[in-house]
Amino acid sequence: MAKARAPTSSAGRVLAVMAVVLCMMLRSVEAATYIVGDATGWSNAVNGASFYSTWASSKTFQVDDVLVFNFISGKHDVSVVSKSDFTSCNTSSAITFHTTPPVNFTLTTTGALYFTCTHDSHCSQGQKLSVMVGTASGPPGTSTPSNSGTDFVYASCRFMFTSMAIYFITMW
Ligand SMILES: [Cu+2]
Repeated sequence: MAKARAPTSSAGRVLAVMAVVLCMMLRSVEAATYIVGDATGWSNAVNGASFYSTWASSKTFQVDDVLVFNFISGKHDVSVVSKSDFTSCNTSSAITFHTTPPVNFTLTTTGALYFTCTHDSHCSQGQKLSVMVGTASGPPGTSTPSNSGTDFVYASCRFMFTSMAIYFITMW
């Protein structure tokens, strides 16, 4: 019985290492990339401000996710503004300002972020986007069924690590 255990144990170690590597790979690809407006891109031709809020409402944004703003150079820009400037479409006091498409904006902090275009009246025509950035463990106080795929991966990894911990405690 003791003899039969040794090969099982080393095979278990190999499997465990593979599981750790797999989980690390999954973690490294966890950050998502979102094309703002999908095929529409970043545009003022969106029939009102609800277009980008509708687009954002179906998504759960997390730190390290990337927003990609696709637009024609010189026709639009991406301006990060305060909440009040977002609401009033005041485009003259940008926090950060990006003009070269595609603008890849990495979400580095949790909380609300506000984007507008400063061209003409594009903001009031609907070219404005607000996102709420949560943490990887989920934004506080909200349940996000759309993220259940990612949650399943985390749950699987947690289960694997727990199983391995129990395995090593009993076998090693
Ligand atoms: Cu614009």
